[in-house]
Formats: sequence, structure tokens, C-alpha cells
Amino acid sequence: MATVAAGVPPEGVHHYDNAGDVPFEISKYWHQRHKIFSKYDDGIWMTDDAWFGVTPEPVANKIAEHVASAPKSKTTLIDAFAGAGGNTIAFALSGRWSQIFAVEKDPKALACAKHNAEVYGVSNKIWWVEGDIFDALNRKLKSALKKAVVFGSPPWGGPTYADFEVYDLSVMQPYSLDRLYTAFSRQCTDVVLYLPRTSDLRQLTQHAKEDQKLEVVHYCMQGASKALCVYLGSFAVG
Ligand code: MGP
Repeated sequence: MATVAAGVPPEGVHHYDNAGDVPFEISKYWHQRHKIFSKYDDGIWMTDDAWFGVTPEPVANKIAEHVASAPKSKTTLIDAFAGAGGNTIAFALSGRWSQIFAVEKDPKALACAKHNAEVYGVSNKIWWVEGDIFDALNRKLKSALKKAVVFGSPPWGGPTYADFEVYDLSVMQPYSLDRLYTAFSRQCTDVVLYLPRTSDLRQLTQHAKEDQKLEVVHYCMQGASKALCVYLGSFAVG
């Protein structure tokens, strides 16, 4: 039942059907395509870069469930690096949020996210913001911040993050943990970051407020951690 799939992807955006068309660097991800998007065959769009950072659907759904435990006064969700839409779609499907903003500076990735949200039937629940998240937080989204949770799945500087036994979040490219946390927490009390499974936990604990606990959750598939989320603020994850 491929209804939305009929559209032709813009330049630089693909829906790969055949292994032979898939660039070598992303073939490992393409082989997991149905785990990443259960509706892949309904016409999911991806840029080649987006494959590296997209959150697999079961993980995105679990994260959405955990983020939903934010205080009831938090009615807005800001997805700071929406990419091809994996997390945004899960947040929209959760039905928890009155307003969801999906911010993405790469127009091609944003086109994928919008299209993929259509495939999942939730595009009308999402406000799309093309641009830089730091800029958006200072302008367009400033007034929304008080009642918002900011979720960030930033770039980790590519798959080489896995070369390090303990990943140093102070050198994460292009945005370090400090840069992200400082910008996101300036006017928002509840922040969630999706980070490498090997992230240096000591660096994360430096952002715990004295009277608050900080929760770190590993998200696993087939018995192995894919990544972790750090919950900064008032979440009831456990
Ligand atoms: P991976 O380590 O590239 O793959 O990404 P995997 O399947 O663990 O490979 P293996 O060789 O260890 O078996 C694991 C998960 O991390 C992916 O599913 C993505 O959700 C996430 N991820 C990977 N990268 C490089 C990024 C990134 O740059 N940013 C974000 N936000 N997530 C990433």
C-alpha cells in the first residue's frame, strides 16, 4: 500500500530499492532499513548522510515513551536535529505533545523528514523549521522554550566515534556537549541528548544540578547498545 511513495525524490534524496544502487559506505545501514523504518517500503526518503545518524524506529519509540514522562506543564517538544525524521515521527506518534517543532538546517534532510512523516501519517502534527537550531532557539522558538522539552540527536562527527573506547564529548564535532547543553538549557529545564554508547559518563555528570538526579539510559537492539540518552531535568524514566 505505497500511497505517498509516488512522489519523485528531489536531487540528493533517494529511496533505494536495490542493493546494487546503494553506496558502499551506507550498505550496512540499508540492510537494516526495515528495522530503521518499518514502513521503508512505503517510500521512505533518505539522503546518503542521514543514514549514519538516523535513530532506528524501535529505539525512537522507546525514547518517545521515556521523554513523555516530562512534567505535564511541558507541552511542546523541540527536536533540535531532526535529520530524516526518525525521532520526530516517534514523538508525533506518541500523541503526548500539543506542539512539535522539528528543526533541521539541511534542506534535503528536511524534505526527507517531511515526506517520511507523511508516510507515517503524522506530518500535520509537526511544525517544520529549516535552519540552525542555535539561531532558532534565540528567535523563532524563544517564546516556546519555557513549556518545552528540547531533544537533541546531534552529529557525532561520523562513524569514527566507535574507534574510541571512551568517547570524549568535549571534542564532539561540530558541537561539543558543553555547547549543546549551554544553548539548550539556557531557558529550558528539561533537555534530552542522544549520544554515543561509549560517551564519557563523568562529562555527563558535570551537568547534573545539585538537587536533581541525572538519568542515563542505554537503548539496545538485539542485545547490544545502539546509543544512550542522558535525561537532564524532571523525567521519570525508570
Ligand atoms: P553505528 O555505530 O554506526 O551502527 O550507529 P551499529 O549498527 O551500532 O554498528 P556496529 O558496527 O557497531 O554494529 C549506532 C546508532 O548510533 C545508529 O543507529 C544511530 O542511531 C546512532 N548514530 C550513529 N552516528 C554516527 C550518529 C551520529 O552522528 N549522530 C547521531 N545522532 N546518531 C548517530
